[in-house]
Amino acid sequence: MAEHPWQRALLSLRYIGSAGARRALLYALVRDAWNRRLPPPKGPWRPVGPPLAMEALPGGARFRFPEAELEALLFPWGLRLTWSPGRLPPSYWNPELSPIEPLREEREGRFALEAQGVRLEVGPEGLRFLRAGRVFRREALPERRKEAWRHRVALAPGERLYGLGSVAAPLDRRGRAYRLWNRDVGGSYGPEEGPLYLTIPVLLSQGPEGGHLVFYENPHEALVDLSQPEEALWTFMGGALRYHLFPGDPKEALSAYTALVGRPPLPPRFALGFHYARWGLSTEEEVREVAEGFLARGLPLSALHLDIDYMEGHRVFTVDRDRFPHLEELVADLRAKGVRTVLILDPGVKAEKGFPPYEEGLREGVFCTLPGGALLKAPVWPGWCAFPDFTHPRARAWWGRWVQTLWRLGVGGFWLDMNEPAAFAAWGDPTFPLPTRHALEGEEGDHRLAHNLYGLLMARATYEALKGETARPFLFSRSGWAGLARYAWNWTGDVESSWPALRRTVGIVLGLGLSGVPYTGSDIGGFSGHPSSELFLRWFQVGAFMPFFRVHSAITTPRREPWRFGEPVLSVVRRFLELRQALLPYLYTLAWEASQTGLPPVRPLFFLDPSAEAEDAFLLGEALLVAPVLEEGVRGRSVPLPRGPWYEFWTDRLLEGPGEVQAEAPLDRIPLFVWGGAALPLLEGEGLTLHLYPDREGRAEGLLYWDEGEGEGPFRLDRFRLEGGRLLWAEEGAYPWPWEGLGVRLHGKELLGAWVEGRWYGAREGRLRLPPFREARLEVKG
Ligand code: NBV
Repeated sequence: MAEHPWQRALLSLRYIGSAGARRALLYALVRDAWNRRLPPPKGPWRPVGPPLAMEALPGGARFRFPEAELEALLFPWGLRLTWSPGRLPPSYWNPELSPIEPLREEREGRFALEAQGVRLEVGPEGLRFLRAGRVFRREALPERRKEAWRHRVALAPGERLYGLGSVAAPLDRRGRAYRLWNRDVGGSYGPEEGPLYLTIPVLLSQGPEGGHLVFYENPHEALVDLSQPEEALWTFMGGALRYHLFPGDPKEALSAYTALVGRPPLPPRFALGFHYARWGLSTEEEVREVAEGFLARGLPLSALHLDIDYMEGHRVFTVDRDRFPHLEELVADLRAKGVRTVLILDPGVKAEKGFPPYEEGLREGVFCTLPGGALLKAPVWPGWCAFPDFTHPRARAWWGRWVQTLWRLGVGGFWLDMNEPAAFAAWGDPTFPLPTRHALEGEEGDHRLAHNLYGLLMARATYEALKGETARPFLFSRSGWAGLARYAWNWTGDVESSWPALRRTVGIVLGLGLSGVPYTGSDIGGFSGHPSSELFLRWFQVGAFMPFFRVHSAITTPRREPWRFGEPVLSVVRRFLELRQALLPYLYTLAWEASQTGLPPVRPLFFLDPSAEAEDAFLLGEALLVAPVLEEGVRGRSVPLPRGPWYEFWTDRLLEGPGEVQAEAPLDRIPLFVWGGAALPLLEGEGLTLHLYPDREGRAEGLLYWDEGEGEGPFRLDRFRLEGGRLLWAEEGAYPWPWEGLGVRLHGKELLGAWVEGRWYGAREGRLRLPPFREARLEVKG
């Protein structure tokens, strides 16, 4: 565990070596000198004063205060408020729907706007927001300190708050304070850690008075103090105080928010399979050996990731031809075996005379500069580097062209690292000096505004370049901000190999989903350590239900191919890899749903039961409840089941919720439940089998989305419904049914067979295969 600063420093030294450490020392001095020019705003906080006047605007109003102005607009999804002075970031989000015309009221220094049941009241004591007559949010009037803003939001006693991006803290964010400033933790983090790589100013509130989601469209550094029982205190170091409010339950609010900041496109199907990565696979032979290791053992492998080892001297956009002489061939061979190759990219470009990306970047003026025009140079893996200014369209296009050169090697996708942006600094903030200049789409500004946007825009540049090459680019990014899901997946970075860290990663994934980043997962086994067989196994079992299912580890740790752990790990790993394969139709359908609604595949239990608080169990879509084992030596656990009948996946034991149930968890499985009422499509062998888990009334329902797996060709949507013993199948879309007929399994009762168009199909040991049908009449025993 890297708990103390000196331990962390030692760890970093192991990674970056002594030359790296010297550069890191020098850089920290230089950065500090620059940062002294931009001290944080000091002085007293000044209230904006009471509201003085309201002026109508299309869709809302502008309110005048002695020290500020407030623009409030109403939309079909909620409200947008903008306090100025202060500049707005460039608009990186979807153009909003047009505002709706509200009713306006004004009486004795109090004002109100109301439309479609949503009401805003503005008075000298603050703002109140109501929906259907109930107050869902109450704010004090904000205050200013130079260019900084802060405001207080009242919290209700039972209110719970979720979000803020990737956070190593309990899922309900109340009781602590958080800094929103994307940060490379430098090789290892544990279950409690200051800001991580991907912060997002989003809070989803669930309270007795109903819920809402707030998104602050302000990428400046922010402090979110939730340590007080009665109020949340938001402080932004600059910019206009703009926020969007989406009233509603979590599903409603999340889907409205993601409609604004962007929903995830449908990924290529291979991305939902199993990925293997390892920092330190340093030759072609090693890569082949690892791939063969999986394939020869019949372990499904969807993608193999190459870390910085494939580069020449860690220079981005190069391939070390001594160690990877035939990379194209390697990539093609793997692809022929169904394995895609994914390459890591770091934003830093080695500042070295004669290095083509650097020379060209200099000519095109794509790199970040310091005030006065000198190039910003900071040390990272290859040594001193220049950094593309992704807030400039020209820099994005330049970056994109280099990405395309690598794409044309035949690779399947990219892995974006170090884009917080990260630099090696011996102390303090491991990023650019605050005065660093950024184009910000021609609006110009410094790193205080651009910092949290850097990863988002690196992902955008990469995605846009690939969009010209393939219909469904696959990339994942360590850093980002609101809207990342439009371009990239995420992984949770350099988590340590420990049981508490494993437990925390479940919450981190849930929290990211609630912040609008639905595809993420942690390095299975932990990045920076050597997991015991049991820890690896349990981590693998959780990973199999995460959107991004990947093993990864640091170069300083022992190799981690599953077979290195021997038995029983290998057999259990195989079992969960097979289960993941079987779940692919279900996962792919969830991915399609995410593209339509923004809802994450992995969801907290409170999606089903608003009072559920557990963060050591989660839902995968609506049909599955996963209760992983997160402690050493545990062979059983209690599981909080929301309402409904539930079937234990492994045994078909029928359980009633709500309530806690005890479930067995021997090493070869974790508690897994299927919602009674679900029809779950599973790939079995070459065929598709619909597993019916009827509710008390004998009903079950399920959806299946399918297509070629990549590209933009036709798709199909199949809806299955079981009712009164009749199984109905309705199809939509032009993609032909790719399997032979449909297998049917009925859980909870013994299936004898089915009638389809007057013909009898008998089941064998409960297994039934039917030709395509509109209606099948199922016969059960008893
Ligand atoms: O590229 C090396 C690593 C990578 O394996 C890891 O996944 C990233 O999170 N990278 C960080 C750089 C340095 C780690 C100390």
